[in-house]
Amino acid sequence: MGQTMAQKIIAAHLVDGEMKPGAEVGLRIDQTLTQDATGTMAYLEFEAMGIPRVKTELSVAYIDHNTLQSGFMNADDHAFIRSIAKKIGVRYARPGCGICHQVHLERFAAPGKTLIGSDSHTPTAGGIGALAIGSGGLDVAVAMGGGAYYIPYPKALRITLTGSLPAYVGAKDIILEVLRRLTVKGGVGKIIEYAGPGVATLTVPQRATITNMGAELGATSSIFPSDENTRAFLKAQGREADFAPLAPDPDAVYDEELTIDLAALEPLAACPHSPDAVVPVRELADVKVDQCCIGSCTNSSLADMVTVARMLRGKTVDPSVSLTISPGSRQVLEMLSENGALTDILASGARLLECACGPCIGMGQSPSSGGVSLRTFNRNFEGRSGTADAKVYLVSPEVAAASALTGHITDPRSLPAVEPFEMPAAFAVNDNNIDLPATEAESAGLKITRGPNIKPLPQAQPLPDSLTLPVLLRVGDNITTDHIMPAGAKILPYRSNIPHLSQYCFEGVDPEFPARAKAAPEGCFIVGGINYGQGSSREHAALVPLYLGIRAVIVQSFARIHKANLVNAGLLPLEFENPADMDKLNQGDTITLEGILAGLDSGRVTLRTVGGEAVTLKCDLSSRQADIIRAGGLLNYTREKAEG
Ligand code: MIC
Ligand code: SF4
Repeated sequence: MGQTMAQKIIAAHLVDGEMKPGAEVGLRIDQTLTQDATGTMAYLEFEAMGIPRVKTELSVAYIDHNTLQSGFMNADDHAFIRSIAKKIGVRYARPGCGICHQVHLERFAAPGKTLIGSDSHTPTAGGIGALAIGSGGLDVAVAMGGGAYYIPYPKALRITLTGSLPAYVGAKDIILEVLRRLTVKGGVGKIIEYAGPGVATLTVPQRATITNMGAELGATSSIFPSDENTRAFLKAQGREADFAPLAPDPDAVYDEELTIDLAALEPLAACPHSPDAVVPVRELADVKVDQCCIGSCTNSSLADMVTVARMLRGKTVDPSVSLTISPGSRQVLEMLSENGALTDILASGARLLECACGPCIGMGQSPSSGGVSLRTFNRNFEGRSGTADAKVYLVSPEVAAASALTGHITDPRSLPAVEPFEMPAAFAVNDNNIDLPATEAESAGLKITRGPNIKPLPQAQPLPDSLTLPVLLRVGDNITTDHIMPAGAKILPYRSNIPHLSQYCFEGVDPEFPARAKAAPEGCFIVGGINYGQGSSREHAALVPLYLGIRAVIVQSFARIHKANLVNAGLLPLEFENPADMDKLNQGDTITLEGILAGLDSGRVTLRTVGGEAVTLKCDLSSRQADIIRAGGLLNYTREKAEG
C-alpha cells in the first residue's frame, strides 16, 4: 500500500511503536524550537534531566513573545535562555529577530525533517514539507536530549485544492474555509495533507499560513508537498541544499477527504470568539472597526506586508482606526525598508511594531472597551487580546488593510486592484542576530545566568489507588489553555514562576478558583466538557493546576497537546465513557475515584458520585504514558530510565 507524505516521514523517523491506528508512535526528532514564553521552562527541564548537550541536528531558541520587558522578568528570562542555549548547543535568535515560526521557515525548516516546538503553531513549517508538531516544553526537552517524541498514530485527511485564488482572496481565506467546514475540533487526531492542482499556485509562505492554522483545527500537524515552489523558496533563502522532494505515493490511502475550489472562495472572517465562527466578510459590512492588527506567525510574510503596503500606498488610514503592523522577521522588515514598501506603510499613518508576537498574545495593543479589532492572527478567544469585552475578528491582511482605510469591515474586492506580489529571487539573508552555540570544549566553563524570577518546578505526588476529593471547578466545552492559564502582558513575564502564575489560573472563568484550590490541601478535581485544553501548547496549563493540587482532570474529551502535557506533569487525564454522565457532577460535589492504579493499565476508573452512583471513566493512556503517571511525570520517568 502506498504512503501519505506524513507516513513517509514517520516511517523514516520511527524509533518505537507501530504505524497503525490507535497505537502510539515514537519519532526521532531532527530539529527543535522553543520560544521564550515556554522556553525558560523547557530549558529548566532539560537541565533537570542532567544531559550536558543537545543531540538534535538543530535546535533554536527564539525570543519573540516576552519582548515588552516591563520590569526585570523578561530580560532575566532572556539572559537565562541565552546562557543555557550557548552552553548546551542551541542557537539563540535574539529579540528583534522575529517570530519563531516565520524565522524558522525562512532560515531552518526543511522538507522531510521532523521538527517539534514548544508552541502550538510549530506546524507552520509544514508549509515547506517538514513534519512539524507543537508540544509541551518537557517533550521538547526530552527530544533535545535525544529521546523520542510520541504521538498517537494520526489519521490522514487529504484536502484537495483545485483552481486558483481570485484577486484579494488569500491563503487565510483557504484555512478559514477549512475551519468553517471542520470546526475547532475537526482536526483532532489527524494530519492534514494538502494536494491537488491548486497546491502549485501557492507559495511557501502562503502554504505556511494554512499549515499554521491547522493548530486551530486541533490537528496534530498539516503538511504540503515539497515541489518546485519549495525549491525556489529555499534557493531564494540561500538554502537550496536543504531541498528534498516530497509527495504522497499515487496509491496512498486517506481516512478522510475534502475538496476546496480556490476559485470559488471569497474573503472570510472568523467572528468573536472562536476561529471557526467563519462568515463571508460581505455579511459584516456594517461593523465599525476600532483597530486593525497585521502580523503574527500566520500572516507576517514579505508577501503579506508588501500587499498591504500596496493597498495603503498614497492613502490615509481612517482616523478612527489604529492600524498596527508587525513584520514577521527582521528579514521581512529589512526588505520592506529596501523596496520602499515601509515608506508606504508609515505614510498611511500605520503604527509599526517590533518583529514579534506583540498584540497576538496580548503584549500591548489591547483594544478599547468593547472595541472591534480585526486581526490577521490565528486566535480570537475571549479576553486573549487583553480586553475582556473586545470583539476580535480574524481576517486576511487584505481585509484588514481595506477595513483600516474605510473604518468598517470591508470586502477588499470593493477597492481598486493592486499589483500582485512576485516572490523575490533572493531574500535579504543576514543571520547576524542568531547566535551560534559554544563548542563542546568551550561550553564546560560557561555559567548559566539565573535571575530571581526563576522558581523551582512543581513535582507530582505519588497517586494512591483511590481519591475522595471535591470538584472545585466545573466548566463547559472548548475550554482553551488561555482560559486555564491566561497570557498577556501582566502574566506572561511569570512563565518561569509557577507560584506567582497560580493566582491567575482560570482568572477569566472563575477568579476565586485558585483561592478555593489552595484552601483544599488534600487536592481537588476539575470537570469539563468537549475539547478541553484546545489552543496553546503551554505546559503551564498543566503545571499550574498541578501546583494548585489538582489530582485529576475529568472531561468529555481533551485536545491532544494539553492531554500530553497533563500526563507529562504527572496529572491524571480522565474522560467520561458516557459524555452525558458529566451532568451527574456539580461544582462542590465530593466524589471518589476508585481503582486508579489498576485503571492506568485497564483503561477504566470508577467514579462514585455524591449519591454513590458508579460512573465509568476512560483512562486512555499508552503503556508508556501509564508508566509516566506512575513515575510522577515525564521528568522523573526520563531520569529513572537514564539510571536504568
Ligand atoms: C499562543 O499563541 O497561544 C502562544 C503564546 O504562542 C502559545 C505558547 C505559549 O503559551 O507560550 C502556543 O500557541 O503554544
Ligand atoms: Fe506568537 Fe501569536 Fe504565533 Fe502564538 S500565535 S506564536 S503568540 S504570533
